[in-house]
Amino acid sequence: MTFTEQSTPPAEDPIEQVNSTALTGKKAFILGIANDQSIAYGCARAMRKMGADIAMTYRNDKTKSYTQPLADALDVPSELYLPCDVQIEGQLEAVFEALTRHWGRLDIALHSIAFAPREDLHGRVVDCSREGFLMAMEVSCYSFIRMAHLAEPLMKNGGALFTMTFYGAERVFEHYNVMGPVKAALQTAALYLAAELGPKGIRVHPISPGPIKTRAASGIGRFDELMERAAARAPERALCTIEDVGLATAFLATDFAKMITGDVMYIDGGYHIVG
Ligand code: 0WD
Repeated sequence: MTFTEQSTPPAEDPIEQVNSTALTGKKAFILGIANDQSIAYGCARAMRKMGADIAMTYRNDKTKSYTQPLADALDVPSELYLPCDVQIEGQLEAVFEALTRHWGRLDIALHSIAFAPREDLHGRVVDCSREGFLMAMEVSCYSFIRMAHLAEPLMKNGGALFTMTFYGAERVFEHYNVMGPVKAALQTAALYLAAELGPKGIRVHPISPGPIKTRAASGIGRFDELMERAAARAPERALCTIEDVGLATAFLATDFAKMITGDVMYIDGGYHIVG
């Protein structure tokens, strides 16, 4: 499969085929829907299809109108469609205040954001600036810890926390650069959160999708080559889609997965075992 083929929507939308109500009544907060290609959108759609109620955010006023149709498609109430740039003091907290007001509880929180300044992302790790490193860590890793901290008191009946990582955390991928160590920190933070929150019935899942053509991915150098290699080498000889990631993530949010926590969940056609 080539880069171009992956961006063609599947003839039959696998999320539309789902016939499960396993998430009915569950309250899910989704952070990181930038457009309809976002991994977070695949996850939100799958969860909604299984019956979950969705809250979501937009990054700023410029992006608000782009994501409004997606919020409508997910039946997000206007009170739970809120601005959230994790670098702006108080915005994530304001979202959790709204969740507390409107739902009074939370079952699922999904973190699907990452950022590193272009110059640092495109340079060697050894040349990374202090500011660039700290910013990448704050947006891509620490914000997940903050999210878990805010979610804990709302997950009164337990719950599931998700974050998106990449295999470049464990092995050197050319051009992944500073995001490698940042994702390694994120994955390890997820393990500690799983251990700390497990006694309260809160599960933590670092999800590791294979390469998918998204806006964030367009910031990684020679991403096309990475995709071609993954498609050729993965045991399943295919690239994953946001629908694949969404469906597997939605499954992990159900009670069927209640004894699974803390594991990195690879959704990559097996690429990580050969890549
Ligand atoms: O191949 C891929 N696309 C993979 C992505 C493979 C494995 C993992 N991932 C990860 C990414 O590293 C990221 O953590 O999945 C997550 C989601 O990425 P995506 O779905 O690939 O990318 P995209 O649709 O661009 O969503 C990322 C969004 C940003 O989009 P824009 O293009 O508007 O920057 O992260 C958000 C933003 O919406 N974001 C922020 N949100 C709040 N506050 C911030 C911030 N400071 N910075 C970025």
